[in-house]
Amino acid sequence: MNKFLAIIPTYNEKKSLPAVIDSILKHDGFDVLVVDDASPDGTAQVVKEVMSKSNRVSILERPAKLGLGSAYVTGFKWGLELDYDYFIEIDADGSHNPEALPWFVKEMERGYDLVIGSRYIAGKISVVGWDFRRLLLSKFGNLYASRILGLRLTDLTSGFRCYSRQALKAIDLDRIYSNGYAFQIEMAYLVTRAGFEVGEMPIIFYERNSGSSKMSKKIVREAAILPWRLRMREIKDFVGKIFLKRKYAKEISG
Ligand SMILES: Nc1nc2c(ncn2[C@@H]2O[C@H](COP(=O)(O)OP(=O)(O)OP(=O)(O)O)[C@@H](O)[C@H]2O)c(=O)[nH]1
Ligand SMILES: [Mg+2]
Repeated sequence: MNKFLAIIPTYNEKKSLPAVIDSILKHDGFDVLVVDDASPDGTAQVVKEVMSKSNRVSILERPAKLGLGSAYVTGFKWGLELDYDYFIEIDADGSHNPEALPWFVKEMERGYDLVIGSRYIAGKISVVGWDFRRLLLSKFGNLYASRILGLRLTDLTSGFRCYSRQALKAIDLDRIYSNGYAFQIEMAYLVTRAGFEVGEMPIIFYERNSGSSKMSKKIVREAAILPWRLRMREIKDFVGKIFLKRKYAKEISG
């Protein structure tokens, strides 16, 4: 049986987290790793209580709020050291329903290396509890990034997704630029560019009903700049290769 690791980054999520962990553990083959950034509300303590009852739950505690992207990178590296086959990203705030996990299993077994739980498949909007402004930001952000990066995906920013071990191993996790939700865009781009199959499946997204959002202007700005940074790097790498080829050709011809 394939082993799945559900990674949950947390910052002040003590209210909603236990129910999320419980619902994940109902599914065989799934372990949980919480990456907590010294949450002042005592989220880590809540996780340790769950850990005393289940050996399928682990925690990595970081000293300060270091961002969602780096929390996932830390979790991926931890899971890659162990023998996990698939890595799920899931939020702690109840926005992502663990009942969808068996669908991720099915999709991954069809041969994908990244499956994104999309809120926007087939022109539909499967979001519960967002106001028009938030929806517009998300829809526009997706359209903007997918056009610039040339990706045919409907929900690049979704944080409910599953990667294969091979895909994560193929990516240079230390070369990742972003730390907010732009991290999701960057990962989808890197997995696609590395030649892996990326798929989407429909999910319903529920606005959090406790705790508070970590979204900030800085995080939105990072996501606006990211697609251009990735494109620039692509051009730089391409030009670099041309120069290298010329250099070798000159050396060979004397
Ligand atoms: N470890 C860690 N987790 C974080 C950090 N920032 C956000 N998270 C977690 O990442 C997940 C997503 O963060 P949210 O604040 O819900 O961000 P969002 O889903 O984009 O925004 P909302 O829709 O407003 O909730 C949650 O589980 C957060 O607790 C961080 O700096 N470090
Ligand atoms: Mg959220």
